[in-house]
Amino acid sequence: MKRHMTLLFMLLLLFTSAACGPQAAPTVAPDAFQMHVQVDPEPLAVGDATLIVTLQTAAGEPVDGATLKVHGDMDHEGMMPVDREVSDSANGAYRVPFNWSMGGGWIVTITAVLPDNGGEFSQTFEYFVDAVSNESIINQSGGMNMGDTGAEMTPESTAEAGQ
Ligand SMILES: [Cu+2]
Repeated sequence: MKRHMTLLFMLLLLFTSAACGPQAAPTVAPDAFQMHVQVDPEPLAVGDATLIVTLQTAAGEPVDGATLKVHGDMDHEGMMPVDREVSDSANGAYRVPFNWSMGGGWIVTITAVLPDNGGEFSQTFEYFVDAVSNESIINQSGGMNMGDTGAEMTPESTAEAGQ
């Protein structure tokens, strides 16, 4: 898995520069609705996660009663996609149980099928998921506290590794 991390990262850079932004289907005016996604937990790591998708009208009114179809693909061949469908919501927020099955670049397409035959639209979101499981002990410390030494990627386990 680690071997293609560098390649994935380069691909991700390409994707983020070339394919950022919403892609709306023709059935609904592209600016009639807005979709936002929050991921829990953060930072993203291999394992279970919840996508909290907020659906609103352009004016900011919450939209309940839609069906969300979530399709998660990795940015390389040979992976099973992760598909979910959710209709339950509260105040326009849909909680979608998800699973980052592998670290690397993910392309998540969310299609909202609007209530009352109101059409549908899709939006694509890109993520980079850390290869370390969010249940691993090295993720428990937060992982972002390297500011005080200024050192980057200093192996803390050097002494142990030299046995
Ligand atoms: Cu993969």
